[in-house]
Amino acid sequence: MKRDLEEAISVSGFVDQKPGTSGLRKKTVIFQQPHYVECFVQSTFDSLDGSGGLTLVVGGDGRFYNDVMVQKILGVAAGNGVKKVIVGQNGILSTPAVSALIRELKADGGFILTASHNPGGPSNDCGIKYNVSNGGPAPEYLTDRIYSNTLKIIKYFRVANSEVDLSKIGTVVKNGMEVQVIDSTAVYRDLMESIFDMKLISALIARADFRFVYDAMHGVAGPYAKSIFRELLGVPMECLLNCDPLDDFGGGHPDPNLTYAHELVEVMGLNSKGEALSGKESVPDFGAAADGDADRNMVLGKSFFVTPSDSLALIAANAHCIPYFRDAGGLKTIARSMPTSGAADIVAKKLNIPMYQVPTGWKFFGNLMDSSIMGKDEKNPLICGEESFGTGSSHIREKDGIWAVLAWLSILADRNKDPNLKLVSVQNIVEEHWKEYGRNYYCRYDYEEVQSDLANEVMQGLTKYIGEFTDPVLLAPGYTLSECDEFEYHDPIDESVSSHQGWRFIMSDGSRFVFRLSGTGSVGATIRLYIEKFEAKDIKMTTAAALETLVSLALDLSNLQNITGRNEPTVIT
Ligand code: G16
Repeated sequence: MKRDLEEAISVSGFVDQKPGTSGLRKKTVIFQQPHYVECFVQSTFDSLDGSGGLTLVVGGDGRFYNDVMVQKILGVAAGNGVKKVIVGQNGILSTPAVSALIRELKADGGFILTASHNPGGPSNDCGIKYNVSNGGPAPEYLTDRIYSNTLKIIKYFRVANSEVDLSKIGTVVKNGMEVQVIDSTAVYRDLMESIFDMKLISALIARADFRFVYDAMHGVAGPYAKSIFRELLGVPMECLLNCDPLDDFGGGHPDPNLTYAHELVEVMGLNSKGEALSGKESVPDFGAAADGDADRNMVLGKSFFVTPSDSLALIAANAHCIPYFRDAGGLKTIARSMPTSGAADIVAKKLNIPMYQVPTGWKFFGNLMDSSIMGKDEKNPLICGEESFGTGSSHIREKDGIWAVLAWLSILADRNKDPNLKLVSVQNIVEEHWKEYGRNYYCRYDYEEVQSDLANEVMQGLTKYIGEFTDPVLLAPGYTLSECDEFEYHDPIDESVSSHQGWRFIMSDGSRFVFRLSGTGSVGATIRLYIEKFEAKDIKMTTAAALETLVSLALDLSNLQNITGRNEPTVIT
């Protein structure tokens, strides 16, 4: 159903609109090309089973050009007969909030405008992705269809003059389409209140010997942090760093890791390798950071870094501290992406619940959450996570940075109920976990902006090695390579197959290294190298010492340094 006022604009389309790991991410100047956004949006509508009468949610992380993109989407939505669009005030919505809104308001889907953790501004990145009616990212069959339509598109439909003043909360009907501008935080905050025991967490925050610092990195997490951490839980304003969203993230790189979240990392008494800084006084007890669109999180204790893989395992092992899981009779399933460490697997084994391993990409968790494995029951909860600083649960269908912080605050609050006892720290809790379950030493090396042909050469070498591999081979004393393959995922629900999801090299003791090409960069190629080694007893080593041999084996076997000329990774997490 198209509207009477619509105009059809003839276009020749673009050849570079293939969605990556999480939607389309490109330099802003690419998005600024005439018709670029409209073509992608029209191709998305053309991929759905009819767009007439749809209700959609639209919002983004507030980066440069978001405001223009929202208005363009409104025009194309009106041209395609969309019934209603729900927009966050000033076009602002975090990625988890969009997912929550789609579910809560029973919308048919939504557009999220973000390039996540990539820097923003006129010379940096923009992004757009479509989420479906379960609140999660479009599955692969749909992104494939969208891409194929972007290659075929010859016209798009729009209604001119569909712009709406997004600063005013309320509803307007324009050109037959309803546009409702809503408070960006209210629905999400209500959801968090329904999941966590805010009273218990407030008691922890009120303790004189506990200090929590949160860094929103000038991304969209700021308003949510103010609404939940400040207004609901009483965290002092001076403990909320960089909580004013800026369209260029203040010139920073809004990626919550040890390198890019350096301000918080230093406040928490750490260097960029996660080592304790000496002589640092008055370090807070708990620190956390978000990325641009607020779906990622990094968790730090006093001079102590918690790896995302450990964070997943810890939250899962302590899910009983969170009413959402407790009231449902406990955690029912855990899932992780393949490169994420196996720490959570050990928890699942102990809890005697199923554990799933999916490819990198949050979209792969959605089917598990919606399926009959989960009993199609909201109260049949799953926790999932990724090494890329993403953790979440079946409360929505995106990873959720603020949720992860509230989960940690719940664990800390539960362990510190008695204000007369000495504070049990993040480090105490993690080390107790390692004592009980063993420790998965883990780190990731990122080689960013590598020339694409050189990155491909590295990967071709790995493919060749795997193809010729027959019998176990001793690579170094104590390290026998017993298995290597390219990870292939067979979705247990829709039986779809996703191939080429990472090159795995697994030793006879289970330690491993994995190579992947990132699907979220916007310049050249990013090679990721993931390294993991499990120790049941020896839990006090430094990560660097524990993984040293595996790192050099991976670099030798791949010939990465020779081929790319890179002696050091850009980032180690
Ligand atoms: C996205 C995906 C995640 C993925 C991450 C890194 O996160 O949603 O599932 O782990 O990218 O992907 P890659 O290794 O391909 O760069 P985000 O926060 O960027 O939306």
